[in-house]
Amino acid sequence: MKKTVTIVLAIVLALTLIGCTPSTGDTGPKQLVVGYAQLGHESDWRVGCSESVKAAVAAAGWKLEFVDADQKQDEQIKALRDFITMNVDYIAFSPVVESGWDEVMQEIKEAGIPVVMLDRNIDMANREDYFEAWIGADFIEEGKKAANWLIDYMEAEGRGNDEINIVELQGTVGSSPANDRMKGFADTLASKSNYKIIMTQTGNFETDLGKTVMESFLKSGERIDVLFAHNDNMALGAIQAIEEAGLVPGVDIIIIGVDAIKLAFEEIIAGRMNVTVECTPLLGPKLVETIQKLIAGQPVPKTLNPDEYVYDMYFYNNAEEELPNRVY
Ligand code: GZL
Repeated sequence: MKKTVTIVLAIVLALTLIGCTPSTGDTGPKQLVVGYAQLGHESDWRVGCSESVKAAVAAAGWKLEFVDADQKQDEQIKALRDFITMNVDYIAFSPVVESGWDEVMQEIKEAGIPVVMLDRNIDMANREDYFEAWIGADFIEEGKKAANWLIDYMEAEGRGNDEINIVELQGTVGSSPANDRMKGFADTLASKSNYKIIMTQTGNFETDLGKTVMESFLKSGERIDVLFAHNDNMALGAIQAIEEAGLVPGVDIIIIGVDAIKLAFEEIIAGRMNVTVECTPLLGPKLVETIQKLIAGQPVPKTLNPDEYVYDMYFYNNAEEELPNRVY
């Protein structure tokens, strides 16, 4: 009998040493793993989004596999395939551009890993069959808000019938926020023949590139009355270029941004920028809430647009009081 016990103990010890925990020695519930294929770190908004997801997943007690693809689509595709290999429990995904994901989304679907789209969206046939939910802003609406603010502002300033020359700093070419903000803005102004978008070019959502492109706009010799920047970081770069050209930003050129980052509030309060249309990056809690519902077998909406506002020191006059509450 004693010999048998010795042999069993030896087997258990051997199995433990090679990592095969005996069924009687469970190590407790497996920690849920979320793979997040983040597109990059190009703006204050993006950094805020990454920090929000990291904090929310940690607070939920889950493990986050985080990849920053530095705005390279092939790096994002590699990250998504790595998540399949790792067999993560859920995938969160902010696609750098709308197209080129069909193959890898099919692979994820075949692997049976649920996907939650964050921030940006993909453009593919029957896309909603490939993810559980998309949590992000209505970018077309953001473009409309920017255009309607401009129309109201020009009316209020007695310039509603003037020839209004607009330049536009686009976000990343092919991304859903750039495509849709451009559409919402242009469609809203389409009925206003005196509003003309005279130059439009990408600044890739980056401050430095926004400055460089604005410098080229200013050197064109065209009169510029308004800048519409698809994000605040490019507006900040443009403000530098406008000042270096000897013009007064916010006065000589009306400056409209999107995102509502802290630095934009400071520029608006200083009078160097006129308005920012909010697009919140604080998507982490909604991601966790959505995954928790999926775990519980509860229904989740296919689309979840966060509440978003507009901040200025003109109509809403809310930028100064809101600044202390800004976290990104
Ligand atoms: C919008 C997001 C955009 C921000 C930019 O949801 O994808 O990308 O507006 C960011 O600041 O770079």
